[in-house]
Amino acid sequence: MNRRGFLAAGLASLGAACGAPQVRPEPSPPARVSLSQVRRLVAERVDPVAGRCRFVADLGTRQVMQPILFARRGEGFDALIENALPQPTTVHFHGLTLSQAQDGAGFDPLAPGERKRVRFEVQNRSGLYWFHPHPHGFTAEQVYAGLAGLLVVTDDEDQALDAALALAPRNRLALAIADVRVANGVIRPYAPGAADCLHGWLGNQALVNGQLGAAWTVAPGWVRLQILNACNARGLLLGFFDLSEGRKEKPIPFHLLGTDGGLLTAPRELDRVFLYGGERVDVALDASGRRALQAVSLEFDARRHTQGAAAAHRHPARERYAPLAADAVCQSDSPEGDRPADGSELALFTLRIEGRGADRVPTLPSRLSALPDSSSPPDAPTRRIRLDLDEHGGFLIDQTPYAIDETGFDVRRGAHEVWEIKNSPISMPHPMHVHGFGFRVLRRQGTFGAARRLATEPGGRFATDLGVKDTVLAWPNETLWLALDFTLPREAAFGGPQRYMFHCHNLEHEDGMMMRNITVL
Ligand SMILES: [Cu+2]
Repeated sequence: MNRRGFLAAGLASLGAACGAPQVRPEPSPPARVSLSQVRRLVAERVDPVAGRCRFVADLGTRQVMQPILFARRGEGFDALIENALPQPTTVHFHGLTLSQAQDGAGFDPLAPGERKRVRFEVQNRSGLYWFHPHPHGFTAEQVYAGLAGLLVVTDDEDQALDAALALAPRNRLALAIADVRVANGVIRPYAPGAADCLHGWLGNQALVNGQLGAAWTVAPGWVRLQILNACNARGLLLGFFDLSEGRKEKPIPFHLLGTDGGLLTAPRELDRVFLYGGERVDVALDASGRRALQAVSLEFDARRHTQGAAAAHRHPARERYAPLAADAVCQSDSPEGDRPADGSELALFTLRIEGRGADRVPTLPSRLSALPDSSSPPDAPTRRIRLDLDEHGGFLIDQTPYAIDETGFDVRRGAHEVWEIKNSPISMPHPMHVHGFGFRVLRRQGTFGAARRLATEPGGRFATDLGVKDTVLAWPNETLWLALDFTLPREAAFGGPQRYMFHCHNLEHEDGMMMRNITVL
């Protein structure tokens, strides 16, 4: 892969809108930030009125606001993580296999003004990973405030694919899609009411790499997009419309190349794909002969069956720290009418296609990676996990609200397990995330109507289930079977018991106690 070209294309300032939420036509000038260059990674607030925040990477010689980090597999990170927020925080590296001390979960948050040295090597496959705060009770507010950064990991397979696609330098983009509440062109502060705590905080506009109305210019030929759903709670059904001669009725076909933990064995042709909070997709689009493409979240039935339930728990530490935004004092619910409901169509970003390119794109490789088929050893024990909706307690895992000093269950290092996760039929979709260990989806059962039509793979699975996952959606009434492998990579030299978290990545559910600790012994 052309590393410089990719970064030049993809290094949008993730938080360009932090503090000054205006539409910007193009990303800020490119800056290369490889993971090993970072000396300090600072979380800071830039706008106390709206509460907007950003990450700053200090490279010693210069500072980069809202960096997109880039790493070769095996590359190291050795930096001070600093909390310049008025609340506790952490930096969780979502998807990476790290020790408890480096994972950045909420066990050991940094108080305001504190710093901590974090060192690790990236052992994971190439793919789009990300980093965000994980202090229990504050995660949703801080991620909404703009604290979500991308980490692109490359390796030989990844570079071979770019070469096979003959990717133009600017045609590879890494994109974080969030949704924000905008009024009069200004991003509103985080101020959830009871309904927001239950269903999740939804915005009315997409904020992509920190930009409202985001647009990029690409060349004709293949375009490769690595896309994160960084929304607090909104599910996306991602599709692309050709705008060349007015918008067509149907979204165009594209190719799914990879998921959370890297490339699939073989590409899958789709015209839409579900992407829930914390999940990533890697897709290729043929931009030849087109002038503009619009990415949208298509309308779908979001399957919320939760009317009348009580508000979720709030973490007691919330009482000790002020909100990030000066005017975030709203306790009552704002009317639903001013923002699209989950599952409504939402415009995401635009790709303008300019310049000269070949008339025909190279054939997509039929084999993308050496990823084995998903399976689990026949003697792997099955662990049953239930996602419940409790009238008083909100959303729970195994009827138990989160407690930071309790372990939900222990697993043995090196063990293989099958997790059977059953979601309640009277609940809503929950994107479930396991820290530290990628997993494979074996099978699904009980998938609802509209979603079921996209479950075209063996075992009732979606195309996205064919890759390595660290976050997987459980629809209401669905049962999933996942294959987990608690073997650590040989290079990951950390011993002793390690605590990780398993939780819903709807961030209001996560802060609302839909989380459990697991200990790897
Ligand atoms: Cu949830």
